[in-house]
Amino acid sequence: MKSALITGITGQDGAYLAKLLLDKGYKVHGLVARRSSDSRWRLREMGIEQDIVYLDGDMADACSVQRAVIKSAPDEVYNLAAQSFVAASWDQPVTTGIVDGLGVTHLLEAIRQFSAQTRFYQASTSEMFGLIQAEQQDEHTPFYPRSPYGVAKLYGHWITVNYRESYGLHASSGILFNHESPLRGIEFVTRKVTDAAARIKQGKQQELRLGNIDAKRDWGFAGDYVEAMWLMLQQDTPDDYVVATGITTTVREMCRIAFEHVGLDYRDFVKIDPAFFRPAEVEVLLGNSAKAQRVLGWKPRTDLDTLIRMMMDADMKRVAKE
Ligand code: NAP
Ligand code: G4F
Repeated sequence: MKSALITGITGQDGAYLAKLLLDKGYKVHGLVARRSSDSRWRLREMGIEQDIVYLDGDMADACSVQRAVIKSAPDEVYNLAAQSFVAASWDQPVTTGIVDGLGVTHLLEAIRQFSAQTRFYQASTSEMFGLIQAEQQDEHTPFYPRSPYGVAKLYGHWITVNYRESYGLHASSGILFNHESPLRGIEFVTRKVTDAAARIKQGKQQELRLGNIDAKRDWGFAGDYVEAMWLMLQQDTPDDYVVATGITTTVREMCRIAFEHVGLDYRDFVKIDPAFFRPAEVEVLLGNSAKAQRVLGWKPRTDLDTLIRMMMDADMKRVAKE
């Protein structure tokens, strides 16, 4: 039985990845930070809460990260833990830098010292492209991060490359574009919209306040994207891969799809609120995942309409029960 350690197991991707690995017969360990409220709800929703070995730890605490690596004796480590909300990274730039940046070194160093055969996945991001330097971004596109989050993630990305080149670790980095699901945090725009559309439809909310709805994102389904993570660690040679759908859509159009699904016109409810604009915006992201498709045999299987419908259906049911 293979052993895996997932940091960020209580997050959206952590839940989908844990399910995938359990289904493949892995023993799954999860590094979990101490929280005063319940953080395992996604794992419960997936029906896998009892199937995981939980290890206490925090990415900011090198000792706890090291202990988790030693205790889990992992064949594969997936580093998904992060302060992942871009907007919050301007309010907490230092925490974001420590967790999303230095935290990666804590983990790589623990692997190098105690478990050098372990294969490592780093959750890198299209936010590193930021102010895009090419119309469609791939593994060769220069980076230009636009937020403390993007900057911290760029450190995490390069330290992963550096440990691969310095020590020969099997360390790969997935440069993933936005991916969503019914388990997406409510602060991210897709869930904020589907939750609001469900509430408005059921008379529990009157309007939806958003920021820059002309921003464009390349949105895929989280369930598809965790397969790419796993595939990267099954390759003989570690490498970096862009994972994306190759289609970019405005937030405005995403709103139209969501509201239309419940028979509403978003223009009657969406209000633009300067409070949700960012100090520096990533206006457009559009990925080219040709390398992942060619080398890993991966491809996106869920289009945006299907994804939004899935999220709307889940939110309509959840809001009705409240
Ligand atoms: P998410 O839902 O926000 O999950 C983040 C996870 O990190 C949670 O389990 C959280 O724990 C954990 N975490 C936060 N701070 C921690 C700390 N100091 N120590 C230990 N754990 C900590 O994020 P996601 O959408 O699943 O994304 C997974 C990873 O992929 C992240 O690294 C993100 O930056 C990256 N990424 C995401 C996307 C996307 O579109 N989803 C795209 C590219 C890259 P709590 O539950 O206790 O807060
Ligand atoms: O949903 P978002 O908050 O996601 P964002 O900033 O693209 O970041 C997500 O994807 C990254 C990959 O590219 C990940 F690395 C990161 O961890 C995270 O998962 O915002 C999407 C767009 C932005 O342009 C934002 O300005 O939607 C725009 N937007 C407009 N109004 C809004 C809102 N975003 C949020 N969250 N809330 C609004 O009211």
